[in-house]
Amino acid sequence: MGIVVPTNEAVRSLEGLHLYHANRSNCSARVRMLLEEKRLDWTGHHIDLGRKENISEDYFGINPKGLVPSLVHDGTVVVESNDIMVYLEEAFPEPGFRSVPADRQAEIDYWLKKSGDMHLPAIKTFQYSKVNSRLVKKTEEEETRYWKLQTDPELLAFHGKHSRGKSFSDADLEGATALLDEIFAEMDRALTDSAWLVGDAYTLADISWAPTITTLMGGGYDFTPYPAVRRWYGVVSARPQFEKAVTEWRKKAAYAAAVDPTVSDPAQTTRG
Ligand SMILES: N[C@@H](CCC(=O)N[C@@H](CS)C(=O)NCC(=O)O)C(=O)O
Repeated sequence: MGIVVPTNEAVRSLEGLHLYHANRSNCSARVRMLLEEKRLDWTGHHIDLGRKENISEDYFGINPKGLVPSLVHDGTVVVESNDIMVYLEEAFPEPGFRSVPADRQAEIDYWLKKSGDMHLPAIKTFQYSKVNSRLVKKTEEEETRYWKLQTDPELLAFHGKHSRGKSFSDADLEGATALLDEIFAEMDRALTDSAWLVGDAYTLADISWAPTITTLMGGGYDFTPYPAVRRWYGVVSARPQFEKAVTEWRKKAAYAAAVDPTVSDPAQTTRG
């Protein structure tokens, strides 16, 4: 989707970089990671998905699908995590994360598109089948609010599968797992003789995919058959930027849930 016109007028007057994001969300994590890698200052607005803070008229007025993340840059709203990454790369080119020869640029776009296309049918379906349906169960009031605000047919179909006592079927989980197996076999081949997904450089492609691995590991996806993916993930996840953008937020989420499941993470933070 990229740039959207918000119906929530308030965000148009925001100055600087503002990220609406959620602690454990891998889509939010890839954007936090790029912000860290580029050493940009940003103001965070944490959206607690467990408390359904995304299901509000105010938030749908920023992100028309009610999803995190959303970026607001001097009043311009950008949605879809991979589009946000491309936007940031163009708006703040240094340091750059497309440093591969011209004839390999399309490969970065390929991995970004895959990451976007795989999210709902593979990653999100796998996670909801395994853990998320339990974590983000909606009350009847929240269901009513969601069905009033959401207009996207794919998301209505997806969330309909686990609403009001329903759950994802074995076939849903098998379908998602098959898609994941296919993409990680392809990724393993790409990484077998290469340190990075594209060429000799750490790029947007690596940043987009690494937090997804963290999420899927949490859901119990088996990465044993993909040694090159595991080696590459070990390198990316050792970066301090990954620690700050991914690991620390997951720790905060685990801590908040352990101490008091009704307490949310801080609503406002700067630089994660
Ligand atoms: N394609 C979107 C997917 C965003 C997405 O599904 N975000 C999840 C968290 S990772 C979310 O907002 N879930 C809440 C919901 O589905 O209502 C992107 O890349 O930004």
